[in-house]
Amino acid sequence: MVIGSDDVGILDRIAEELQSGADDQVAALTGEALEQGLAPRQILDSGLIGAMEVVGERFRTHEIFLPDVLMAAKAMYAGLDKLKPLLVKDGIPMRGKIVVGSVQGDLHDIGKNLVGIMLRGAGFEVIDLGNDVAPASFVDAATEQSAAVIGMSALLTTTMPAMSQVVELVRERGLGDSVKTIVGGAPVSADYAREIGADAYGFDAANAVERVSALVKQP
Ligand code: B1M
Repeated sequence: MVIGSDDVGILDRIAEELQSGADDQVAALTGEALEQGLAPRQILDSGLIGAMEVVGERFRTHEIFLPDVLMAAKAMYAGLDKLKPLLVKDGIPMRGKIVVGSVQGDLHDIGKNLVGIMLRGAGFEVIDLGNDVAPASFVDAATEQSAAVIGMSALLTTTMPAMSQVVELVRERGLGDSVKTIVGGAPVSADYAREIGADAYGFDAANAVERVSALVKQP
């Protein structure tokens, strides 16, 4: 595909290149879209995230396979790298600390990283524990770092129960008043968050920022 073609809108072209795992093209087109004056959030939501949803659906229906999904994820990161500086604003006073991670057994980290970027952009100090994080590691880190919030991400139905273990551990250690919990990820819902006793649910990265802001304001 020739970059610069006017036949298709730039967001469609980003989506198309992401789906075929062309990381260099995604990076170049994301830069081009920014130069054209498109808002970073529009490029993120309609270009990158929209394309990842298509990738997920095509994987589910066995049209594509795991290596294709990995390449698409690499291309997603290439685009995100261009947007990251614009999603994170410098010089904002810190509003509180949050520990984030993908739960035990879960290697998906794109959504969790996006949540981290948006939280940093909103002035929170984010301690990112990475992926496949054991329940005790979330709680230990929150205690050691005096974090006000633990943020957990899960993309697999099989790893969601690990969220419940973290919430339970916070309760067992008597930290419920000082450490709040927020959960999110494609299979997670507000009902599930309520069911396991988490303090909040974020449906996307921007919503996670709203929820965390509300949690740290709570007396
Ligand atoms: Co995986 N995978 N994957 N995968 N993968 C899914 C999740 C799946 C739905 C695909 C499908 O079948 N349609 C399916 C899960 C089915 C299920 O459990 N119901 C699946 C599967 C089955 C698997 C494997 C088991 C495949 C295999 O090995 N046979 C395997 C598991 C590995 C493991 O974790 N142990 C696997 C592996 C992988 C890759 C490594 C290849 C790669 C991940 C690369 C990476 O993350 N570095 C991958 C990918 C890329 C996906 C899909 C295609 C895309 C996920 C993504 O990054 N989306 C995904 C299909 C899909 O979700 N449509 C799929 C973009 C991202 C921005 O969205 O993460 O949802 P998301 O985050 C959103 C919100 O959910 C929310 O905000 C974000 C921004 O809006 N959010 C939060 C997320 N965390 C939050 C936390 C919050 C608040 C909001 O508060 C703290």
